[in-house]
Amino acid sequence: TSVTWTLLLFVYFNFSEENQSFKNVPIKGLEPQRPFPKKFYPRFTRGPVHIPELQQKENKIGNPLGNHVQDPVKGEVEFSPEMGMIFNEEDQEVRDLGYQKHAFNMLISNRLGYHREVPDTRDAKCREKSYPPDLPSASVVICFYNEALSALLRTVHSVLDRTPAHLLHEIILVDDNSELADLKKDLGEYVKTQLPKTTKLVRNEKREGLIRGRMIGASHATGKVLVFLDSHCEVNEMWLQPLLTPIREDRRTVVCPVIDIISADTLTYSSSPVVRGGFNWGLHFKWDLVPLSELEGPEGATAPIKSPTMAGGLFAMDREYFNELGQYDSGMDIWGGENLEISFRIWMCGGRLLIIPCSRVGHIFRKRRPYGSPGGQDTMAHNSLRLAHVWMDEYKEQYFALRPELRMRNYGNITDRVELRKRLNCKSFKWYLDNIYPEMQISGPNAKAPQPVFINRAQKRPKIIQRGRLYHLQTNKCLVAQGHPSQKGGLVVVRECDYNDQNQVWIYNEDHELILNNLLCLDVSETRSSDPPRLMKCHGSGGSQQWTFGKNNRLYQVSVGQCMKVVDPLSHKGYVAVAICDGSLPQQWHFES
Ligand code: UD2
Ligand code: MN
Repeated sequence: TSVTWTLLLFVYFNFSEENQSFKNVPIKGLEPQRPFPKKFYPRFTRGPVHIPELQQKENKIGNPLGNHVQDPVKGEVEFSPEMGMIFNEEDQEVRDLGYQKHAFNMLISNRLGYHREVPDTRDAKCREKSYPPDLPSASVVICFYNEALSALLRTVHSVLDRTPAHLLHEIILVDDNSELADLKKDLGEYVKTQLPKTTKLVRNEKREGLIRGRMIGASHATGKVLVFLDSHCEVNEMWLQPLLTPIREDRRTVVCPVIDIISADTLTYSSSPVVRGGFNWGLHFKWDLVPLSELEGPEGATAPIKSPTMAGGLFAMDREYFNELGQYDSGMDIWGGENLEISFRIWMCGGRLLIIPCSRVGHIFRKRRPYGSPGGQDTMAHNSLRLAHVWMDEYKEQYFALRPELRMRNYGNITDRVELRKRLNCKSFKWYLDNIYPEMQISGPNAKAPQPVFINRAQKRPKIIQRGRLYHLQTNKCLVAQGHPSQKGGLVVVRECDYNDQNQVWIYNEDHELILNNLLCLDVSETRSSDPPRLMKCHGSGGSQQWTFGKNNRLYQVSVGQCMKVVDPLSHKGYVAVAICDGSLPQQWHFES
């Protein structure tokens, strides 16, 4: 551990102009008891709590915390706020291009390198568990398209570093016809010269999408068990043994790790609550709290949990069973829907799907998908239509009620999949709903008796660390809203301080947010980091709304890696912007209670 960190710090210090400290920098005028409260995320032991159908962001798998399920208890977050500091134009370019091409902070990803320690987020009881010595060996399949090389190689190395050699049969990388030069050239070289022979690289002649891509990867595999991972993951301590154990006991068990969260803006690794997979009638995946009945049992926090669906990216399955069960629907393109399809198929055709709390794998959850499909089609709708027609019987009407425009849409030929369903003698969708996902609300044509109403848990509010004014030393002025502080998208400027004016009062909280007059958060644009800071609704997911106070009185923006300054201190306009941190007077601020 210490060696890795020493190396990392050494590398970092060598390209930084000043000696950066990764420690959390205490705020001027107030030293919190601990540098910054660590965030703690629990396993949910309370329930049953039902989260009302949230507005699912179309075509996006959110992280298991969402903005709605937050609760403090355990886990640990390493937070190095200034890891993304920009020192020159090249850094700026890496960062900005990274956000455009990958929708995460590639500058930080590159600086982290290919190996890093991650906090062990497992429940303490997991560490006492032992696993059979004769577990089946695994073929890890990682399909990628235009992935950031550092993220991809960190995925690969995390597997190599944290998997016992005898359990790792091979790693199969499937390049889905990426266009990026380093993936075409450097990766091939790296695999050949730097990785064990058991890591293979397969290249698709044309873009297939992740569904056929995984099928191609699986067809090259020879291990007993297939393990699928996204190309921007980091596996945690002892991640594989707990996945292989239930498969060894029953080959028709498909298992998922708990997906920990790697922040797209800071690459911080943090613990996820143990939640399970559900879906809504728009056929979007969602996370649900685990009903109490599932959590009670002698094994408590370490026991596998039945899950109605999987998120899609990270799971393990007996290879022969994957083939018997019909792999995936090869008529599905690029992205989306395959996760519900395979989940329904597993349950309806005699298998089961479990989440294994003692296995943890981190995944970079992004705010948007940085790529489209080659023809620009909405592949999620196409894929969902196919799964609805094959698997959902009369309940496909629930989908059409929400998406009437899709009723007449062509979805290609599904004969093979319908035959598969017959051949495997699969149960009805009604059986699945009644037995596997009874929490699902059904209205309209297939309505059931009304369900009890559950109460949604109040959202946790981050603790306030300090309340006061943001004072600019050089101009003697305070940071305020240019217009009204409740106006979303409004700019901020420095003006004469007025110590009686509530509109000049900021809150600084444990999430590193700066909230003006208890209304809106100070925010920067993710992709256009040169835009001036503005006031936006607090989104609670850090990054563009994360600020720290550091050396030289700086006010540092975590996701753009730059410091807040007054643009032209002599003008009375008082405009502010973010710029490369240089410790100069225009960049000096005090938070004053
Ligand atoms: C989630 C899943 C993802 C998949 C998807 C639904 C997790 C953590 N992730 O979306 O695995 O099930 O839901 O389809 O559960 N890729 C290709 N070719 C393409 C497009 C993508 O190889 O044409 C790769 C991509 O590089 C990545 C993987 O497929 O490694 C998943 O794509 P994503 O990360 O954009 O999907 P994500 O995590 O939003
Ligand atoms: Mn992903």
